[in-house]
Amino acid sequence: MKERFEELLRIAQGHTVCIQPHDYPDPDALASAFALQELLRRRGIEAGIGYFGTVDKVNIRLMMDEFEIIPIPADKMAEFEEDAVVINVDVQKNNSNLTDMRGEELVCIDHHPWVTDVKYDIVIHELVGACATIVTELYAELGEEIPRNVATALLYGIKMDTRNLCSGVTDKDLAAFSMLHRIADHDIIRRLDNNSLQISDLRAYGAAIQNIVVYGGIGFVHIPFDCPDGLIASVSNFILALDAVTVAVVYADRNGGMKFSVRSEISGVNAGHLVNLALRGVGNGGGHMTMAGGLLYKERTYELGADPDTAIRKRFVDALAHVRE
Ligand SMILES: [Mn+2]
Repeated sequence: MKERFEELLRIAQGHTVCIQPHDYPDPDALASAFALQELLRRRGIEAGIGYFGTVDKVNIRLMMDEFEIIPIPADKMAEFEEDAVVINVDVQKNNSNLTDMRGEELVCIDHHPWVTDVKYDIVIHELVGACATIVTELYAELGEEIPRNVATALLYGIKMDTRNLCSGVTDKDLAAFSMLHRIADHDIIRRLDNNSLQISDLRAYGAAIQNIVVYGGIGFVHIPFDCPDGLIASVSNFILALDAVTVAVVYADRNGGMKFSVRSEISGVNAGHLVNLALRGVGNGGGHMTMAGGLLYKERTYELGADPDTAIRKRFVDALAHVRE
């Protein structure tokens, strides 16, 4: 990991450098980008953080304020030179939640199952619960002390991506967590934990309460308007808490298509495989064992026929029968 980081410093030298997390970044993506930015700064490289999609969730806005994360404005991103170095964080190129930006994607730091066929020059990849764990390990391997604000952000990233160390967590996440726990500002963590919802989010929860249907253990919710990825994910976690629901499939309208968030609490059912199979031919999807996401393409919605909700349910029920191990 250390050698790959030194290599990163070499190729970044003399270029504009942009750390690009996935679109609509979540706490893990943002914390990882922020921590990496600080690490690069210490080695003399000034990198910006640039992403697509808005930051609408209140806890993410709080993170931005608390850690003074100032993203590169969209018009500046459009002006990047072609030889700018882009570092993808918490995402791989060609994924549906990564908008292509100017510059060359030469580096990827990610914890999702490796699916891209894009050849990066440098890959720092581990199948762990949070990307923040990988960045924490990077600090440790380089012998860099982790500043308090960085530790706080990373700790929150791990908490959120592992649902408080309950989901998809590995020994490495636990080791990183315990290291960060000693440094982090727990008042800030509490504030972030206690402010994850805003009044307008309740509309999406309201849709869930009103629209939920359960078929064979799968809870389906169609949110009939667009909302941020993070909010769709929260609603997905929310219905997974129901005892009748072992797999949650929540989807919201987006630009004529639909954005999916899928959760599985069945050990034999991989959420990433499930959404990938269910949306085959009409969109794409993937992710982890317990959490995944997907997109149904606008130009494919016609294939769902006159009753898209029924068609979607059928696709997932059929896919579930196939992926069950
Ligand atoms: Mn992540």
